[in-house]
Amino acid sequence: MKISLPTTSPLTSKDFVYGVATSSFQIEGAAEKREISIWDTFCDTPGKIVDASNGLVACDHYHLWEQDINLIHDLGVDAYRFSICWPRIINNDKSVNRDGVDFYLKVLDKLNELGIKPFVTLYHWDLPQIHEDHGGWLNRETAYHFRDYVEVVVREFGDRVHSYATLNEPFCSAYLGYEVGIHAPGKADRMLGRKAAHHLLLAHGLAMQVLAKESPLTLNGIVLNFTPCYPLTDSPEDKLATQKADDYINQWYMKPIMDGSYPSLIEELPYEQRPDILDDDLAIINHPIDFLGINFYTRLKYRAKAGHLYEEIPPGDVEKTDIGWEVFPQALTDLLVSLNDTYDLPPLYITENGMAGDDHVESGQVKDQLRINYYQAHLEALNQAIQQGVKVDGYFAWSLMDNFEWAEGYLKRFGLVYVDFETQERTLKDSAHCYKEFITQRV
Ligand code: GCO
Repeated sequence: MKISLPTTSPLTSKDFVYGVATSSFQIEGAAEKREISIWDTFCDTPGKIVDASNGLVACDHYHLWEQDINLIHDLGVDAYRFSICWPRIINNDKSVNRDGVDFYLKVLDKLNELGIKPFVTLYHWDLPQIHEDHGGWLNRETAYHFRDYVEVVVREFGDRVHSYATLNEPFCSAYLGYEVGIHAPGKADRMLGRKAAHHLLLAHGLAMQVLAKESPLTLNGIVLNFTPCYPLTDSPEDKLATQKADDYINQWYMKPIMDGSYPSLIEELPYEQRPDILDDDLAIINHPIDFLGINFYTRLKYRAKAGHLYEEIPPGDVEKTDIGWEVFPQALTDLLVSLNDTYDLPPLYITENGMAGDDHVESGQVKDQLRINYYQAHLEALNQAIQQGVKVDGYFAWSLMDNFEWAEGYLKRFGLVYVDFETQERTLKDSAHCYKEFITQRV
């Protein structure tokens, strides 16, 4: 099966931006040429990464970048979303790492030469360990260090960049990293998640100030992940619990940016769980954005539970991907329509969407029909949202290639391109061929 949509759909127009996405720690390797990040430390902690792997080599993209960009070009995409590794730009003594800057300049120049729009993410979770040693995102100062780093990046990269996203998925950094501990830096304390989130949001706002001033012509914004919440039953109790879950995991990051306030749920949290909010913080966080990036993979169900805000229900006997996430494309339509109803939105980009598959190379081919189906169904769901009036300007497949999937190590494959991590050989999966065919047939 192919990927196809009716020619009447705006998604079949050449004006709609299609891309592929990656992030620094997940693909670059060449760890010896940068400072240590919290993910290096986390990988070195026994029991944190399922296959006990790390990011020291990853896809060796630091050395294979030219080949990889040619591959991106071969796919026929308009844009490439990737992230800058903060500890590859700023040394621990605060000097600028010229080698690191030059690496990204080569990447940017090559992308521009090939007519591929660079969508740069400034923070995709690889916080310099030196900042974590001083409290990481629990320390307000980290937000100011981030601003200083962004100033350097913008000064060095100039007009080579098409779009800057300040943060990727602050939910993951704050909640997974400081509240439940399954991501770096691995702190698991209900008292910490909201505090870390607030400093991440502050970092976003401070970076937006820099971008608006120093780089007004780029498309500047943020990338948030959303996992739409559905009640297990229609009971008022389950619906209320679901509302709270949505506020806690999704709107907590969206509402301060769009409206300058936290969800009212904050009033229900014990004082020790609330962030320390200084006078101007919410005004800084509420800085206008040129675009909002949305990462979407799955949905979750909830019900009420005495003594808790909500209870999450693991997906039952439903279609799931190799990482155990339910396939439920309708949630993408529901999400976009509901965000559009709730907020005064800037243009949207789907900055990540894709699935983990149990992929194998057989006679030079990777038959990943399930992934083709996944992309087909989600592009249809996106089309539905656009038909219902939501303005979406682009879509990025996660990911260009198989890579280091965080706590899952190299065991979960999200790529359009298969990577043999022993030989670093890349093989286009069937989904890559279909994505390419779909994109290149646009008019
Ligand atoms: C995220 C990250 C990616 C992941 C992808 C699959 O959304 O968690 O941006 O780095 O690899 O989402 O889990």
